[in-house]
Amino acid sequence: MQIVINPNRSEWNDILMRPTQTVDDIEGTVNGIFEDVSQNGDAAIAKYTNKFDGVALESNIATINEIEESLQLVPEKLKNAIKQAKANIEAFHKAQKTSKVSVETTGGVDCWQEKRPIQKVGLYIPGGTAPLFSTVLMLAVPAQIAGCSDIVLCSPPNKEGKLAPEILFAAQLCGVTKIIKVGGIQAIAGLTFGTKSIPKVYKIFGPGNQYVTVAKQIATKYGVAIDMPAGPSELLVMADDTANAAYVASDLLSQAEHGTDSQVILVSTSKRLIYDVYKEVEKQLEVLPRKAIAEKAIANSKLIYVEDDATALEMIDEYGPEHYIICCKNEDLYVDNINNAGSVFIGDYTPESAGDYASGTNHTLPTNGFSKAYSGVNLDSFMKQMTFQKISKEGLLNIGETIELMAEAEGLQAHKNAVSIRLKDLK
Ligand code: HSO
Ligand code: ZN
Repeated sequence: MQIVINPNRSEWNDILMRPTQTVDDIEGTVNGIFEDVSQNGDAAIAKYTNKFDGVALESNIATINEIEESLQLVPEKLKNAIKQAKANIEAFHKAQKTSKVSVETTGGVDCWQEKRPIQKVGLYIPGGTAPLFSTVLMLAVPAQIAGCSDIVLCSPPNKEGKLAPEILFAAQLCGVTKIIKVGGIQAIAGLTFGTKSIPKVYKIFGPGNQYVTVAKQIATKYGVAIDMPAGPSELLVMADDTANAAYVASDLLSQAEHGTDSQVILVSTSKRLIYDVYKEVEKQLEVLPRKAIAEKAIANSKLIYVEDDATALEMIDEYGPEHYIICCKNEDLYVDNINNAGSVFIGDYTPESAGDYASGTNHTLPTNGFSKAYSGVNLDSFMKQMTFQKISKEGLLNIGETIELMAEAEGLQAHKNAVSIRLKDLK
């Protein structure tokens, strides 16, 4: 973990650089699999599931029996925890509903805007040794509230051809309409083109490894929308002299254990705190089961001392963290003056883990500086805004000439005619 004291403005770029990803060589593989799936459908899907997940499935659709069986495997206490988290996520995302916006812009000219659900959505949930079933809640709950009619979940099967029981439990709890045992590039290709077993969807959500990330980008070339460009997870903590070094270290490590390419940063106006956090990280890291992973992420991470609040704020905004924790006496200053962050956690008792699981906010957030332009997943991510208008005879009389003049000036006679033909009848 690198300690940086008072870096020059010219060094910020280097210090705040994200771990780089090698995208170029993956694109060829992704294109090949997309081509194969678009032409050979489920046969191609089965081939890649066999190749990458090491299992030959009779069918890749999770059956009712399979779902019911797995429900027995989730301990009652965990089920209740998942239900509480779901209730909070539901409450927060339901509150994001907005009413229709309606304006009579000119007499007789009524314009309004209404939201409609994206009918078919695909949710990708990565597999691996510890599948993150909390992401099922973060995606399926808002999808259901939005009113999406097809909520298709894809996740890679294990060697026994099964999905984690917690994923199946969360999926059935949150109204997923179809669960498919398929992962990686082939899952994204399946959702893009549709196969006999995988429905084609309009928008794909969810995290994934580099292959899935590139596959989602390629999906957009075929007209499928995606939630956001994804990258390794990151956290920036802003802490002053009043912060608790052990708490701060625990937060940094919570994000570091996600992956070797995770990035965690501490910005502080206190040198003492920086050294205390450094020691605490070393201590807490020692006993973590995922030490090997967290250690690598920590090696990429920085503890940065800056002299004053203004410099700290400028640096945080420049970085645009996915998660931003504020442990400072003057927390309002650090809340009000930040423009770029995916999700903000305020005070000593608001660890990032709360938002990762159960407070109610969404944990699917923009990484890699995309918080400068992108929002995290929210209810609107599952909806489109549609506009409507209705113009009365009086309304057309009121704006007709304006339209005619503008159409003529643009040299678009047919546009003008569409108004003139009506005005002639009305005058
Ligand atoms: N921090 C992760 C989300 C997560 N954490 C899932 C635990 N489970 C990315 O924002
Ligand atoms: Zn997390």
